[in-house]
Amino acid sequence: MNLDLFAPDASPGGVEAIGPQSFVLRGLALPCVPQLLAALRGIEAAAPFRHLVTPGGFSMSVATTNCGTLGWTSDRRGYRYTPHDPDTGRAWPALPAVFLALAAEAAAQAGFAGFAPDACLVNRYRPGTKLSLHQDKDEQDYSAPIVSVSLGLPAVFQFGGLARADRPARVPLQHGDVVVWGGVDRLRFHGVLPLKQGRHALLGEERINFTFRKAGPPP
Ligand code: MD6
Ligand code: FE
Repeated sequence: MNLDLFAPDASPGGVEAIGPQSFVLRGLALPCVPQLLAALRGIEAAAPFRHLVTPGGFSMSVATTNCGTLGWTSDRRGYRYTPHDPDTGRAWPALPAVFLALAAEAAAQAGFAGFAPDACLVNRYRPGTKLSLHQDKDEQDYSAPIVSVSLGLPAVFQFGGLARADRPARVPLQHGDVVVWGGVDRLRFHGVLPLKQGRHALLGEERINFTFRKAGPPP
């Protein structure tokens, strides 16, 4: 029996609250997938994916690049946002219009009108890749939400509380789903469980995640 048939909440267009100011917007990105993937090809041509090294000296299993005026990077000296790609010395590629429009629409649907991200972290997962539980704390302005767009292989998003010890909820994410968290939920711990083997019709053995932030100073 396929129990997924009885998961009406996960239908496209559905909105699920996972916190007081946190929502999963099912399938919101589906109409713009072709434009998102076309823009991604341009971004990775200018700023190739790389495996960042954590301050602790470990190479991250997820491969990362960025677009926007600021990009999130990590090395032995710490986590930070930079205006230039440390691998190429060039400015990060600009945020494509379709990215800005999708991020603003998702934020607005979650109650955060006027979201204008300046940073988009792009993560590429392959089967086995995970992202450990963490808080997004490297941004200057916590009043803006985080908007996270999932494409390709499904994943299980962990959404915890404000303390590391709070047991995280497991939120299954599919191609096209968008998660928004902000306000009182802005600093909640979150992560991604190891990706399961699989093949996606458009992206093969990959999951792509776009995470939009307002990283620089408030306006
Ligand atoms: C994701 N990424 O890849 C979510 N946060 O689905 C993150 O939550 C994240 O990759 C802070 C720094 C790097 C990240
Ligand atoms: Fe994060």
